Amino acid sequence: MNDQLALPVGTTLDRFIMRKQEDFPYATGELSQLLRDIALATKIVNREINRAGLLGVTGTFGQQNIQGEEQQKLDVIANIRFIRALRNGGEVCAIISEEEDHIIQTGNARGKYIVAMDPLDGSSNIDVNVAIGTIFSIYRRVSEGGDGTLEDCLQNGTKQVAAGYIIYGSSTMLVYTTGCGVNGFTYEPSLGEFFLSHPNIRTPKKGKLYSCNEGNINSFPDGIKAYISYCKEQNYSGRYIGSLVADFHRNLLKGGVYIYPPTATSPNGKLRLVYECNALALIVEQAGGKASDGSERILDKTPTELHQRCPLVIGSPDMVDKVEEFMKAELVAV
Ligand code: P6P
Repeated sequence: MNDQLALPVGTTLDRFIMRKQEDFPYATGELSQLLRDIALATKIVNREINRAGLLGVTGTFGQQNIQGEEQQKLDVIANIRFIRALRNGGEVCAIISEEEDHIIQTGNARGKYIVAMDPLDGSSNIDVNVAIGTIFSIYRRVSEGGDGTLEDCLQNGTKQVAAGYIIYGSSTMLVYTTGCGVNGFTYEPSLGEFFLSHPNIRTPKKGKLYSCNEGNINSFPDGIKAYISYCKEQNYSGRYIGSLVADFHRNLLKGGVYIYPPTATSPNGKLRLVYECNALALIVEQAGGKASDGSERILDKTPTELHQRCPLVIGSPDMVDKVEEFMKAELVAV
């Protein structure tokens, strides 16, 4: 990576994308344009979220998504906005979305990229004004042209060319990586611009925060139960917002670990490999952290279904290692 191109805080996202494209001599600008398309959709969704209470678009939409989860009105709005921006941008041939049963074909037959996204994660928190987020992964298609294929969409996480999330919180931030570190941009709505606010994010090797829903502890694997007891012995703090992007973002910056293990209601974990775990795993590894399912590296898992779930342990590397240590000890004890 060309360090003298280290751009100052306050650089706009547009300028950052353009200057970083220069790091890739053969770049032809499509990925840069795709990142701009995502940023555009983010600005629109951000406005909808901020006005939701006034526009009466909080609450449920009256339908369920493929996961059997009540679709919130803003889930549907965000899904439509991102799909429209990606379709109109022309760079994406197909989209996988948490809100859609099947692969969405954009009609961009020559589009080189696939986007996998959770357009609005944690949306049940909207009505109580808790931070929510968008998660996305970008892959280069493996098929030659035309509609995106299942093979295009079920690629191993190491094939991601970019990944990011947006957190709609006290401020709206876009955090992403193209494989050369992680950078965070804060949105200034009065100017309609994202500005570089968190250059080259590195996550602490360890922290004192652990995030999990302890209401499920009775059905956690013994190794996870043992790790949570260890956290209490170490006087760590439990911090669980119930919004993955918000919990992940705090732990990324301050150090900590987020755990969604197998439970009685979600025997394979609750979170989705293709459009939640893979993106956050790439980001955390690029920031010096780790992500596993409790034993296997998330990015080494090859998806077999669009909406498959997997357990997630993600955050500071020493803490993820510790969880895996307790999980291994459980296997030995059995
Ligand atoms: P639980 C939101 O529905 C979500 O997908 C994540 O954002 C969040 O971390 C998790 O589920 C919360 O799940 O079972 O603890 O309510």
